[in-house]
Amino acid sequence: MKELKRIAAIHDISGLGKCSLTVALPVISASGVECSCIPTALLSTHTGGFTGYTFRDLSDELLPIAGHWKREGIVFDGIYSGYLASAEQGRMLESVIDILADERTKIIVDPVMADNGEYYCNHGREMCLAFRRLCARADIITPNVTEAALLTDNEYFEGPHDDEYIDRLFRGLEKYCSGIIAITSIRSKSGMVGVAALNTRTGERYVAERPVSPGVFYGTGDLFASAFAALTIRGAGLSDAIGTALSLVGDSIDRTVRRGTPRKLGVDFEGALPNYVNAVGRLFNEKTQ
Ligand code: PXL
Repeated sequence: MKELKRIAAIHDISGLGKCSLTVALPVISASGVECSCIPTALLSTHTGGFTGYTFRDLSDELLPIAGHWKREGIVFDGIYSGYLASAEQGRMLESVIDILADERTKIIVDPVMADNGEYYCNHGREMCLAFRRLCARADIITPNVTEAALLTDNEYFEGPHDDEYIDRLFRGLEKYCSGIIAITSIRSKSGMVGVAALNTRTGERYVAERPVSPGVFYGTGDLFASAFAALTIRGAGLSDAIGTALSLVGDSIDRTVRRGTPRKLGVDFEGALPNYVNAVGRLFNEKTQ
């Protein structure tokens, strides 16, 4: 059997609310990729839809954990970062990449800082500048439209996003990232939502959309980026990786709506995982992982 690919996932743990590491771990594992974790912060819940959440910055742990893994001689196929405790932590993450990455390691940066036109609590311009630096190290970035607009100094609007606007975001992001850019929450037609992607090295483009469900779904960006990162690390092409990751997000949203799960608790991806695992198996032509 072939060696498992291995990703280091560098995100917070929000204990409740199904985002960041509580999504990245199961989804990366279900994608048939080993997931090692460096938690950036420990929170009782995510910061959207809850008040009074606890927050502990784990910056002091980042470099010691990376140093230990390095001494153990562990090699990573991917380093995939998401929510950071602070802009300063962005600098530490650059050092973590220096320590852990070798020439085969793909860097995936999800510049988690904003959605629906607004920065998340505790995040602002400093975080945006930190993510510009990190995107310059990345082979793959997965901003949502709000984050893409902030990173490129473009205005945000809900949509519909025409080709000219999407091109403007791509052109702006290309200044920071010379790899794959996948912009999520794109609404190119009314009633639809999806992902527009560009491989800046080959010029390949791909757009996938699904019918929009009204309202906010926490953690769906993490769900998409985790699946997309893992499938790409395994060697899936752009359209397969996006299509398969977007189906997982769509199924999870549909289940959440059907069950009436309170939105702040995140999306019900659990029941969508069996189909996702089968789709991954078909993609890589495998009976077992
Ligand atoms: O899903 C992104 C995310 C990750 N981590 C924390 C968050 C959010 C979005 O609100 O608050 C702590």
